[in-house]
Amino acid sequence: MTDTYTPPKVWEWESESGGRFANINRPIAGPTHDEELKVGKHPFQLYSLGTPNGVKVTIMFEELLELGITEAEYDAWLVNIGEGKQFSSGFVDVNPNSKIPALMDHSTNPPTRLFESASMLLYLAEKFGKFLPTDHHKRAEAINWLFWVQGSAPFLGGGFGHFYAYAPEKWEYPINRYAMEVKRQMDVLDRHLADNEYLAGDEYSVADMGTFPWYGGMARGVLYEAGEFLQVQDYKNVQRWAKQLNERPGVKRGMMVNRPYGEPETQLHERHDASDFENNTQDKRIARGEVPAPE
Ligand SMILES: N[C@@H](CCC(=O)N[C@@H](CS)C(=O)NCC(=O)O)C(=O)O
Repeated sequence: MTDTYTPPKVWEWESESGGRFANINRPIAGPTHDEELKVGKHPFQLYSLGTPNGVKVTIMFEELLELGITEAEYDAWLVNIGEGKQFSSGFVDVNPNSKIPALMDHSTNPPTRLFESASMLLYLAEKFGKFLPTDHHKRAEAINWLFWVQGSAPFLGGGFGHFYAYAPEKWEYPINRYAMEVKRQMDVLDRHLADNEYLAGDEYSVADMGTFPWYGGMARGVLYEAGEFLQVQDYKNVQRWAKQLNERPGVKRGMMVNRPYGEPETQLHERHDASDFENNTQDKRIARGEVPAPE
């Protein structure tokens, strides 16, 4: 690959394009293999991974459970996208777009399939009458910001994150282009959060849950190790908002679910019961032999 490239008349799939995730990228949809999804005991079955898109939904479930809504109990199954599990026949039946998260609601007859994280947030908010303001203007504002994050985050993840952290080489043009856009987006949020406690105003909503994993992660410097590069400490209002959300027990738990990386105490590979979090302490993991005892 070179810096200058003249596109041929017809694009062709060059399967060895390089970069992290190159092995799972392909130009066709549909399943690659037959494999059914597992179904646990709870009304909701989530098939996901603890990426920013995945944890939007586990935060929502944990926030609903935090309110005592037991009908929101869920099983969260780990989908390893690096191994191509999003292309199984069972997964594609739930999400024809082959991306985590995918969700089934078995409390309806027939069960309801959900794909797209924001669709799940809205579905759950409407089903349980929580985290979506009922006031006309606040509700519109919550939906504005939820759509904003769905439209904006691909520039952060697929644009900036890809070229800054995952591409086979560092190219100045795309890194500049997306660094500029991500800083502009951070400033959009920063100006709005100067006059608003939460994205929809004074009510915590699905808009915050959808936005926090991406832009809160960026503000906390945990995404792509790009905190210094993008000088994220300058976005003071985003910093305040991210800190505030990060303190919420539902957010803390949601961020752990389906997370197979990071510090051991931040990981909960699958979640099938509320007690799974308690059993995740370092002491108990050492006792089960999952991690070595300190010297
Ligand atoms: N717009 C989608 C994006 C989902 C998405 O991009 N998921 C990524 C992980 S964060 C994925 O599953 N990638 C696997 C692949 O592209 O094959 C949503 O919000 O649900």
